[in-house]
Amino acid sequence: MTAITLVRGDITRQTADAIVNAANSSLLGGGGVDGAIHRRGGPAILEECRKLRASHYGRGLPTGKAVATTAGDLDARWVIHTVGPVWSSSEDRSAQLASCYRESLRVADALGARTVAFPAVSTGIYGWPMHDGARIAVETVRATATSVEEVRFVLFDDRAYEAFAGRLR
Ligand code: AR6
Repeated sequence: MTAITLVRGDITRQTADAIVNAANSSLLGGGGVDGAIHRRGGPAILEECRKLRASHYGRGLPTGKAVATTAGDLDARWVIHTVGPVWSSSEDRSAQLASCYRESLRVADALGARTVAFPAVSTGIYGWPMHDGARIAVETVRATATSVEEVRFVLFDDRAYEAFAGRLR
């Protein structure tokens, strides 16, 4: 059984086997969670991301996929980078957002990670409505078979925390 827990706070301050990054396809950094992870995790993470771009992911990491690197100076063994979809009001991209959670857990399983901290992927710069993002996150984790023992959603503010808490009640 996978326990789903909620924490309000900064994901870069968490202790976990793996911390998930809400990245973009370039894997070369950005704002939001991505910026915070690279800032606090230090240059080792970017160095590995560059190597991934030079090898397996020459065209970038596709939306909905996930890949792991070192966690650098973070209190974790790995960062799992996943690329959420940009919100669209004209096109349903929910399957891609669900895929981020599923693929991240698949990568976590392959690594042997037992605790995984997730941000609310796509709900920041990518504009996904928080309540729907929370629904997809919780439903997908519940529906995914995984050896991960704890999935911890790390929510940046009260609004995000309440949206996730509402889904777990
Ligand atoms: N800890 C936990 N949650 C956070 C943190 C943090 N330190 N910082 C922001 N959030 P976002 P996205 C919340 O924008 O929407 C980057 O430029 C935030 O309030 O980080 O998937 C990438 O390079 C929101 O609820 O990711 C991409 O280009 C959630 O985390 C793009 O942004 C996700 O917000 C990805 O956009």
